[in-house]
Amino acid sequence: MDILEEIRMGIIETMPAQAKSATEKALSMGYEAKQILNDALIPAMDVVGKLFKEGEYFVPEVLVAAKAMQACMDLIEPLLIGSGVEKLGKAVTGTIEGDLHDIGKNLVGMMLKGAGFDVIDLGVDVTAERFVEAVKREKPNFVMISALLTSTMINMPKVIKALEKEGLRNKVKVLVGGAPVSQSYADEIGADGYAEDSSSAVELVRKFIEEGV
Ligand code: B12
Repeated sequence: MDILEEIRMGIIETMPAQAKSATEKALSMGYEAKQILNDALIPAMDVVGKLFKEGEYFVPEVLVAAKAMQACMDLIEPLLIGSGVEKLGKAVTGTIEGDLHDIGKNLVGMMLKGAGFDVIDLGVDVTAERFVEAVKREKPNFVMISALLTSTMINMPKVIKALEKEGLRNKVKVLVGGAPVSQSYADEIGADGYAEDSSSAVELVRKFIEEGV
């Protein structure tokens, strides 16, 4: 079996140890971290998502698959990030209140670090108050909010309102993302931007930096 297929199978068939050792093997064979991410990890998680949707998988399987994906991401993260990259800016990341999905948010953070940004990760289930505290404390250029549930994305505007209330709204760009989020939703809630995946998220923050944010 092709080594990338072995990684995919390790995630899809919920075998973190197999996924991890196949990732180690792929790296030692000279596969690039980005290729492992784009051709094995992300497509595997898509399959897991489909199986969940079809009722083939339940939360426990998805959780183990997510663990397998995270174990592989931990291995490739240092390679994606590199070293000695000049800092371009700072981003605060977090998954919105009520939401525990963190794979997408972690990927966005990882790619941002790789592109030379300082990333302060607030974790999951982050309330508007905690985002505001972090903006006061860290003075970031960007607040990057992730939501994976239609029932939690509605908490995103709370962050924007709380920043407005504290007089901080014009100090940061608020970017939103996650599977149920769209450009039109971002516009509707008054966010500054939306990106559908981690590479577009990096392009977007770069564009803002070039424009002098
Ligand atoms: C893994 C997973 C879980 C895991 C999460 C583990 C973890 N550590 O994250 C567990 C098992 C815990 C879980 C639980 C639940 N889940 Co779930 N889960 C998923 C699954 C299969 C994959 C999500 C994922 O990681 N995708 C891979 C990443 C890489 O993609 P991503 O998150 O979209 O991120 C990319 C982009 O969106 C973007 N992005 C993400 N964030 C941001 C932020 C910014 C600022 C920007 C610019 C871009 C950006 O860049 C990322 C990288 O390219 C999805 C199905 C799916 N296809 O999405 C369901 C899904 C999201 N879950 C769902 C549900 C219903 C649940 C539960 C309610 C199930 C239950 N009955 O308990 C709970 C909710 C728990 C909670 N309170 O959060 C539904 C949501 C339906 C809806 N419309 O609301 C989905 C869509 C499955 C489905 N089809 O029914 N889940």
